[in-house]
Amino acid sequence: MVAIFKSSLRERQHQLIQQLANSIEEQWIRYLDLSPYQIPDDLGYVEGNLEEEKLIIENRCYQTTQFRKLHLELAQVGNRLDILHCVMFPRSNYNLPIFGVDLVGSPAGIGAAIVDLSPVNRDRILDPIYTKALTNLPPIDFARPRTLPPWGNIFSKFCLFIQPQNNLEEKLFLQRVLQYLAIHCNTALATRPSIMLEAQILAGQRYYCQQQQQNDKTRRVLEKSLGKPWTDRYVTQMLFDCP
Ligand code: BLA
Repeated sequence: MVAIFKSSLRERQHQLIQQLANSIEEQWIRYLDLSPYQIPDDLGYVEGNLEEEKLIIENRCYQTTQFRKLHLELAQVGNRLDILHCVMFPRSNYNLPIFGVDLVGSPAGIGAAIVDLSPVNRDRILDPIYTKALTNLPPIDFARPRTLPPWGNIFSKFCLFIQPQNNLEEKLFLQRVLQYLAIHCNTALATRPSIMLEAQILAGQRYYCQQQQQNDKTRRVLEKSLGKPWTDRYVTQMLFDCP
């Protein structure tokens, strides 16, 4: 059991980001047995303002029997951008997909909302347990779906990438993320470890990280406030590190 501390940044962020951050942590606590995770010393709370605008990053990480790292990151750039980033990295002896969420909001609203359960096995196809559960969710028609960039070949066919158009769509997105998360936690709890597939799983997770590291939009935001060397280190050691 770990203590969950109140976050000061969270209360200043876009409402959907606050709600999603709170709900993700609630589900983690409800389903999983969380232990502390040692964040590299200077990467837990980060501030940077190389180019005028101030960047603040708050990281929370946990680990469990099934997951090497549960990572929830909240970030704010000046009063221009609010970001939620969440990734659940399974341990290499658990044949589980990677749950990932990214929300990017501005005063004008949420511009990008993405959630996926991304397969990392050799064929990069989700296990039938997931396919069945995800297919059974009631379909939702979002008005503005967005197109994935080329590095997004890591995502499953259930990847949801949209720009929510109103409060209702924001609420529906939030619900969908929590449904994906519940399916994932339940499946993870019912999964046994297996060392047979470890090499494959590690290779799959490495590929996932390599592809995510190619997201120039994330790098650009970080580089402006933190500089390039620091950003390289942050992206490869905090956001998408791989054992
Ligand atoms: C897009 N990510 C973005 C964008 C920004 C960030 C500014 C562009 C928004 C837009 O096109 O409207 C920025 N995201 C960040 C920053 C952090 C972050 C600075 O997480 C962290 C400090 N990204 C992820 C995860 C996924 C992801 C886990 O971190 C998916 C599971 C996806 N973000 C993702 C995708 C895009 C994006 C697919 C769109 C990229 C594009 O259109 O080229």
